[in-house]
Amino acid sequence: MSTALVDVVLPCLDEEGALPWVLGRLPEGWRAIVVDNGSTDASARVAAEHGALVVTEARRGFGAAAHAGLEAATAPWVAFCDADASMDPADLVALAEPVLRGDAELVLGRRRPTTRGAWPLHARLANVALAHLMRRASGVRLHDLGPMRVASREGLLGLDLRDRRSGYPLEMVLRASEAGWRIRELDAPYAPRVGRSKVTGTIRGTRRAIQDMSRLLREAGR
Ligand SMILES: Nc1nc2c(ncn2[C@@H]2O[C@H](COP(=O)(O)OP(=O)(O)OP(=O)(O)O)[C@@H](O)[C@H]2O)c(=O)[nH]1
Ligand SMILES: [Mg+2]
Repeated sequence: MSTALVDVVLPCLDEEGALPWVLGRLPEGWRAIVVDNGSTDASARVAAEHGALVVTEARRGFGAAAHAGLEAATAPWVAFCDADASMDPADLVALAEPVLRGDAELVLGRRRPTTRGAWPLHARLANVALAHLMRRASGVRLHDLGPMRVASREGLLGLDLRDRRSGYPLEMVLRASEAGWRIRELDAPYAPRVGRSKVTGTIRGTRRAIQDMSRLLREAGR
């Protein structure tokens, strides 16, 4: 049984090159849960060697991995972060603060690119459009649907999230807003990833993300 204050869920698909740095940046006393589904590289071994709890999820999909990590968590607070070294887990400390203090139930990191190459234009445009639709659907004043977030474990489980693909991060915000959660957004630096892109760096991944999120927004509008 872990005694960590915060469990950090890191969905991981072929990130062996990024994991050593990412796991080395974890705040003191926090635990990494790397959720691997179908990596063909040495991600699982590298993650275990760097002290992470490795969870294997059979179902493909970003949401399936994120949710398996949440279900494996035991700490009172859970954070989410990508495993591609585009974001620094050390920055989660600032995001966790309002949640741990009791001033918010959900805090998200608003991605702030550190270089021009960090965020491809088509991904940034899609994100602006989605954030706008999300604001309209939920009334939550957010500018980004990035990977970094912090909330309580029990609260997140209580949201009963169903999406297991790219809509998971959006569904979390919509359900949290319906539940009356105080949702805040804080800046978080966003750097070019290490390794090959899987979602927004590819047209196919972006299309799927837009499909999944549009469906959730249509449902929210009803
Ligand atoms: N377990 C699991 N992890 C995934 C899956 N798809 C993506 N990931 C991981 O989720 C995180 C986000 O995926 P990325 O490929 O970085 O997607 P992105 O941030 O939208 O786009 P890029 O950084 O441009 O590639 C990374 O840590 C990936 O390894 C999946 O199907 N299963
Ligand atoms: Mg990424």
